Amino acid sequence: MDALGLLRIRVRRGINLAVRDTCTSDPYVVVRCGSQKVKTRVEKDNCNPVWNEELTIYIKDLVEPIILSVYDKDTFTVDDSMGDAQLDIKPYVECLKMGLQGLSDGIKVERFQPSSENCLAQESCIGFNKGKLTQDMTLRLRNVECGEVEVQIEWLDLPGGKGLHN
Ligand SMILES: [Ca+2]
Repeated sequence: MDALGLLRIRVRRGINLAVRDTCTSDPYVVVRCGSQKVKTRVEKDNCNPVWNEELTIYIKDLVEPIILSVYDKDTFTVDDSMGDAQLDIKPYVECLKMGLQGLSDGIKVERFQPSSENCLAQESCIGFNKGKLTQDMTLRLRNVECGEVEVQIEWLDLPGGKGLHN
């Protein structure tokens, strides 16, 4: 296994997602990275769905883009797009490499503001959560009229993996 590690993406919820059926949508989230593709379940008839689902992908290098997309499930036609966003994990990985440990839950290590350079809808924080370094992000979806998705990312070292430190 030549992966650096695993990234766990907790897909929490969607906010004000686009309407693709008559007056609502049946949204699900797909995360792609290289040839990997993982997805959440479909939440029927809900533009503010709560998925609270964990998706896990291998990270082979830090330059491969991680793209999160939302689709409306349709029964008889191709699923409609409801926007996408790029998940930038570089600032989080830089924080991990600092090797911070043993800080109390709730301590914020870094904060990032939304800008034209990222897909953030509001301030995003890296902090400790049950002893693990995590980053909470509210992603503003692109290529769509509206919608945001809340996620949390967490790095998992892989036994026998290359890790981040070499
Ligand atoms: Ca539908």
